[in-house]
Amino acid sequence: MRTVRRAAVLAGVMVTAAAVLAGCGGKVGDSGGADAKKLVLIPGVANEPFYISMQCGAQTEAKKLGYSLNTQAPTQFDASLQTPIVTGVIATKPGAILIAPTHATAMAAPIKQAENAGIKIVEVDTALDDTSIAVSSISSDNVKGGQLAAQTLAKLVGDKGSMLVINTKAGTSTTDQRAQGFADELKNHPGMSSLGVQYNNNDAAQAASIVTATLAAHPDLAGIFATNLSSAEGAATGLRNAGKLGQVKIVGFDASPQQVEDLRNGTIRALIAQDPATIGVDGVDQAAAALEGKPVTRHVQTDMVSITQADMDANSKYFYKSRC
Ligand code: T6T
Repeated sequence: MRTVRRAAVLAGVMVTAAAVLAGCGGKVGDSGGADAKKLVLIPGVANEPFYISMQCGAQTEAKKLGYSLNTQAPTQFDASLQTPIVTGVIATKPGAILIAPTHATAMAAPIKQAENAGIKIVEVDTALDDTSIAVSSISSDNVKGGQLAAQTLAKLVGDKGSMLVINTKAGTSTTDQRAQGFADELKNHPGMSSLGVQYNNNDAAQAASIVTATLAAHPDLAGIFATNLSSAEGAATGLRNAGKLGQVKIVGFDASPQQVEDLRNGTIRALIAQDPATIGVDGVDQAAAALEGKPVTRHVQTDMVSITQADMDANSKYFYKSRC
């Protein structure tokens, strides 16, 4: 097991007249009547254990700090579905929006519109390429997570063989960084070759089909890095269906109940678990700081841990929840 320590990277004090007012009263005078005690969380997709765990953390922290927190999520991880949610939320004038942008560039315009309306923006997990909009961004170190996945897979395959990366959707900041970290680390393992990256559109069924097709074209496939929950759940199904559990080793990001079950039954060999509940807690803390005129930390890094079957029970606190 290896833990990447949580670290506050860069602290920047952001005090605005509106925030000072918010700290004193509740209604922010110069931001169009926004309710500074109202927070909205906009996850990447609804009903998914990573975001449910994030919401659980955010809800508890909001209550503790005396804020209301409303969650509105798109039914799919898609900018065209997340955009109208942001636009609708702007009209309700919350003090801050905690958002996991579903695309690094396509979500910039609606989020900028919220910022222009005087709403504080905190990025939780994913981020925009434009770093000027959010006051704070909370996430795992995703490049490091990809490197860690490659190191873990290298041990499992004895440093040799062909590797496939199953990614979600191009333009997702986190999973793109994980794939990048994986590719970087692979350069240190000359016996391991890459079959490249294939995208599953954040759909487990598509990830399963990718595994079936890849095994047909490359029967010597030795390892799979699945960059997130849907990629890993689908890869496990594909491998089971193909009857290749002994031959192909899967290392997957995240720790949904299904992924944990697949680790326990040996279909998945290692999980890189994140700490979404703490991402939610820290997101609320940073939003509250921004609204109360307190120091805001621009980048907050949360924990990740590589878990195998051998140490899974000791790491159960990292398993994601299906409900709070
Ligand atoms: O891996 C997480 C999250 O970090 C990523 O940005 C998108 O996918 C997940 O939500 C898992 O499905």
